[in-house]
Amino acid sequence: MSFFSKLKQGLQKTRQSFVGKIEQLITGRKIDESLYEELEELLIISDVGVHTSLDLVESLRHAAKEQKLADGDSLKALLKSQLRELLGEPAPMNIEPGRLNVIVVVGVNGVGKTTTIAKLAHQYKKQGLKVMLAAGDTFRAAAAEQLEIWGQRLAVPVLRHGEGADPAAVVYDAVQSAKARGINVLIVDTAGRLHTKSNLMQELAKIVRVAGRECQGAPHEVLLVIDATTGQNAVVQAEQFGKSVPLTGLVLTKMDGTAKGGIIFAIASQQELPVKFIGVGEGMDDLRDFDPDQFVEALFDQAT
Ligand SMILES: Nc1nc2c(ncn2[C@@H]2O[C@H](COP(=O)(O)OP(=O)(O)O)[C@@H](O)[C@H]2O)c(=O)[nH]1
Ligand SMILES: [Mg+2]
Repeated sequence: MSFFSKLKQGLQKTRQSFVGKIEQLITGRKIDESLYEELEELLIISDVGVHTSLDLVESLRHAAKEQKLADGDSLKALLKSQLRELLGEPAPMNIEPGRLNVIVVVGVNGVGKTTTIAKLAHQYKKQGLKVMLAAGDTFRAAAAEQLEIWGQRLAVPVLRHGEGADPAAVVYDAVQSAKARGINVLIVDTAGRLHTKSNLMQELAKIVRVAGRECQGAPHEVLLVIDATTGQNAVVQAEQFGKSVPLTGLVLTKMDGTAKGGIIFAIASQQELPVKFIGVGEGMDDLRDFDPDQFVEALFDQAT
């Protein structure tokens, strides 16, 4: 299966529900106020976000008037290009082969941090880079074990300390070890219990500080992982983590499991942060570099 078909398959639920419903709504309809209102409602229930939905429909109204559009079908291309615009430009990872690159991965429990780390390790390894993982989630022993299992499967070294250890000490040791081994990409897993607890935020801030002290320019990326199925709460998480650590990008996981993939538009338009990857499945190849053009094409492509 081609890359594009796989992406389409991953976005199937959102495509059918979100775009499918938009098509149902506008096909054969005359453009009038009630159509705009229904469209607005549809965008909101698809998790595009109230604010973004209102803005979107407002500029749609404006453009349709300017272009003297009369029938609903002609709105589709317009809406597609507006949604594309909301997503901004693709933002490549700040990874250079000639140095040690440190990636810190943060996010609340269960969003897919550890799985995403394994997928990233798999990608970078395939590119010929030397990868190492650090178990910065010391809160539960099972977290480090899960990372170790991934490390074994992918043949990638994992640095861990015992349960309850200081995660910043794990990062310190991991950076020293990565330097000694000539590692190119060190990926740090972190705990995710209650993002509202200030001790977690302090812990994450310390991890970032220690990484920066031990390796010039580190962390090169601080990725916030969010679960697409959690809807608007994802936007709140981005705001809260952003206050404590210098986030550089977002990873939106479980896009395959939701019909509310519209959340990506809310996040992209309300956050200054670029979406760098999307997760469309549990397999190692199901993490995709986020390509806004391709994403919108896959979403609107109704051909089977
Ligand atoms: N369907 C699907 N499941 C995912 C995706 N990413 C992660 N998961 C699953 O989400 C669950 C929690 O993942 P985990 O990495 O342990 O989350 P963590 O607590 O943030 O480290 C696991 O069962 C993963 O397989 C994705 O893109 N799609
Ligand atoms: Mg984890």
